[in-house]
Amino acid sequence: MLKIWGRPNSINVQKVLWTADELALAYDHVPAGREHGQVGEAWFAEMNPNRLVPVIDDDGFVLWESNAIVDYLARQYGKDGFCPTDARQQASARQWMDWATFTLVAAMTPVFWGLVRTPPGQQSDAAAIEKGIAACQAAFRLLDAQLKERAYLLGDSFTLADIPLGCAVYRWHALEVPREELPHLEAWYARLRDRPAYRARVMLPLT
Ligand SMILES: N[C@@H](CCC(=O)N[C@@H](CS)C(=O)NCC(=O)O)C(=O)O
Repeated sequence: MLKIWGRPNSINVQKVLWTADELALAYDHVPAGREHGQVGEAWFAEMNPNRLVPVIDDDGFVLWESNAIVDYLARQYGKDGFCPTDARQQASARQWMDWATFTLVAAMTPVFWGLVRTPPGQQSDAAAIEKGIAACQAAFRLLDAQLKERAYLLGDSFTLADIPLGCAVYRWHALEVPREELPHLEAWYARLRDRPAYRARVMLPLT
């Protein structure tokens, strides 16, 4: 049986839980990390020496790094075009998943930590928040342009490429930040909100 470790409020864990639900997989979910602990245990470090979540164990196959896990679940269990088989489409999916991590979420992290995770009484870094918001706005403009002629990142259908960016777009809308009008991005975000697994796994209060 597939086992997934990770706290539900982590954007990286959300990618994995959303994917597993989209694929209608049976799995055992174990909240881990931050207040749930476990990542400090020796047995956890044996699975993931980085002591980070998410981690999966699929009948003895252990894997960490959220995008790699989404990729694995899509290839192993995906159907109906969720995981493209064409090499170019696969590479394009990889491109958007990497861009989500290294450009968009990297820009959003100081904003999220400044506005949501700064402990009460501690001063947040206003300059870092402002810089992060500007970088996010530029990234979302780019994403809006990509979505101008497509319903989803790779074309007419929902694929694994939509997963990491879908998690990021919810977070952006849940943050109290100035957002530009980006009609293609909004239309895609509305399509994602029609998906029960997205609402259940991703659209959670930010904590
Ligand atoms: N590149 C890794 C990053 C993993 C990561 O930073 N996980 C965070 C949660 S988003 C974590 O485990 N933080 C420590 C904790 O929750 O205890 C991935 O995509 O899986």
